[in-house]
Amino acid sequence: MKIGIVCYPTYGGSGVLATELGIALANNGHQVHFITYQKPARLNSYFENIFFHEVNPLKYPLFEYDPYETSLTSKLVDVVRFERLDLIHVHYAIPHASVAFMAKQVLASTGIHIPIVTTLHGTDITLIGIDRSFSPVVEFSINNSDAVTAVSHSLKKDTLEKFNIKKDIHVVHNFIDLNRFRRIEHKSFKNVFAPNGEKIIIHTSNFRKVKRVKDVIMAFKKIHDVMPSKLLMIGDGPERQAMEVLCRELGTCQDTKFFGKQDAVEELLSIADLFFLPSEHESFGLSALEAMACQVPVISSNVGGIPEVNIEGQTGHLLEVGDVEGMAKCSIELLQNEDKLRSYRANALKKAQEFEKAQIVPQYEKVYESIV
Ligand code: GMT
Repeated sequence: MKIGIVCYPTYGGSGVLATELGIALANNGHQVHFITYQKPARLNSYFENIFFHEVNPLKYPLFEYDPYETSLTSKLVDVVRFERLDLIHVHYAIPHASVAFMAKQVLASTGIHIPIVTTLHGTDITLIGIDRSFSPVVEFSINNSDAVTAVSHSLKKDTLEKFNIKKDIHVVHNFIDLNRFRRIEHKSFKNVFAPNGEKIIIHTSNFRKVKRVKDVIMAFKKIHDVMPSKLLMIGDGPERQAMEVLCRELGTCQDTKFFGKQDAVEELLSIADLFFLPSEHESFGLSALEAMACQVPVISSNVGGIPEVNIEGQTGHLLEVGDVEGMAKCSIELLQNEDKLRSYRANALKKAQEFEKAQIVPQYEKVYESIV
């Protein structure tokens, strides 16, 4: 098939997932066209069967806000028409689902039928999708997609509860490439960060408020008070600066390292003992899955789709949102018990194997086949 993929090209979970899906589809013999305003972050080498079409919103002095949606619609119309695409798969409803609907109408007026698949990722429903400034358009464009997928049962449930949805929603979980995300024992690399055998805790995110990065810092302080430990913070975003200041105030900054955005996350995950994900909303938790694939147990909140990935008492622990005390307590217990830690590690890998890309990607292909 010839598949157009629209996504945010950044380090956010929806863009990462969309890019990995595109790569997997190309490996399965499909021709994949990414249509977005920048080359997706994970599309960092040459891939046969993958093409990239950059959207350049026209600048004009009259526009206070560049009409990105109109430029994206026009680009979609152009690519579908001239590359003869079979379908468009949009990731993250806002604004991609309504843009795809518009492109479909424009193409229909020229006699071209293009089916649309919309994948809901999380905050496009749970956080900003329900805001009145978006909700009528989100609901309309979901109902007018040819197929809709959600990344967890929890997100499907939320969508059905919050909107008047007439379409069937297929649950297709996030997936992982276990060839890339695997634990690579690298003692000398670990020694760089933990020269005296300190325990290593890691967090990766886009440092938005919804991730509750402050809980990571506060829980680490409590752990750090009782055992030698290091905190590795990967990613960047609006909360980063404030978190660096907080570490200085708490006196943990010597043992906390902010790396910013990283491509080879798996190398850092491979030296970690625990992964923290205390989010307020999390429709799946791709970052937790990546950690688990590298045999890192997860200490997380118990919201959204996280319990579909992180299993209490087996692959990690799940706590109420904001329970910093609980996060610290169960982390200390686990870090002090080598046998338990070893068994959680093995369980984490076993659970991650359920989300191997070879199991999940065919589920998307099945959805495509049903509408093309
Ligand atoms: O918050 C992020 O990490 C980015 C966000 C997005 O939509 O770009 O991620 C969402 O999609 C991921 C891939 O499907 C999910 O694994 C994340 O759980 C989800 N984030 C939230 O729901 C907050």
